[in-house]
Amino acid sequence: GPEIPESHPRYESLLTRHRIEAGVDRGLTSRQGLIAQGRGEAFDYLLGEETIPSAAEAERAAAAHLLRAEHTVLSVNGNVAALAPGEIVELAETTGSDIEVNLFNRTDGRIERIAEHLRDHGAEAVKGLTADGRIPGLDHERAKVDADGIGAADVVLVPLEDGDRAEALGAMGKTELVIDLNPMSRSARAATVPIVDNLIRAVPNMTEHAADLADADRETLDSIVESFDADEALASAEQRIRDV
Ligand code: PTJ
Repeated sequence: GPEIPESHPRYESLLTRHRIEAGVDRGLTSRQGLIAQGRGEAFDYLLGEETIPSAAEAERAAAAHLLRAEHTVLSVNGNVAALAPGEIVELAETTGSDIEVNLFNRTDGRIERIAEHLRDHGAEAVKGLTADGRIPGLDHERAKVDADGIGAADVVLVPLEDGDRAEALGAMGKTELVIDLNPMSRSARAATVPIVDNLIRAVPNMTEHAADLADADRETLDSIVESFDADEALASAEQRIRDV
């Protein structure tokens, strides 16, 4: 691993960066993933590298969505696989969600490696290779999903998603939970629940909320979902950045 002293003021951030580099070396993460990571880091720095209160609320609302829906899918791309494979498996188990590898720059080799990596971290079934479903309105490669995975889901968690695809999924009527550090991104704006937080904090936080809500009744989950305001969450994240 990298020789980063734990006392370094930006230890976590440097460790995360190294994980993305290792993901590229292992053929999990795309080279564009490095650029995405750099953009994410800049926003995280401006947000104080912590879960702001409006993001914590979004994480709780997202957990409630995952618990109350019929068919929920966690979408995994090359950055997610490098940064939080075990955490995704845990969230899937806690919420009864499927995991689907779904890539912006799709190659079968990378999908297979990511699926194997997730199985190494405890995933039982990983979808994404069947690709017998399509998201309407996107070009061929970008449109592919599993018909019995994202294709059939009512709620989808899409961390670090491209704007076009986030909008197209929304147009299909799916409830979209988006993790994205940029509150101005089209993905965050297309989301039912925009979670403006670093993936490495957001996923374990969601699992904690889901565990806490495991025995909650339908009314409690409904009221958490209904009291969440996406525009307000985006506005408070943007305000936090401007206040730096
Ligand atoms: O593995 P693939 O082929 O599916 O490709 C994945 C990437 C992420 C490369 C692809 O979807 C892409 O190019 O995404 P974008 O358009 O760069 O958007 C990524 C968004 O995620 C940006 O708004 C970043 O600020 C944000 N982001 C980056 N790292 C993190 C993040 N948000 C939360 N946590 C992070 N660690």
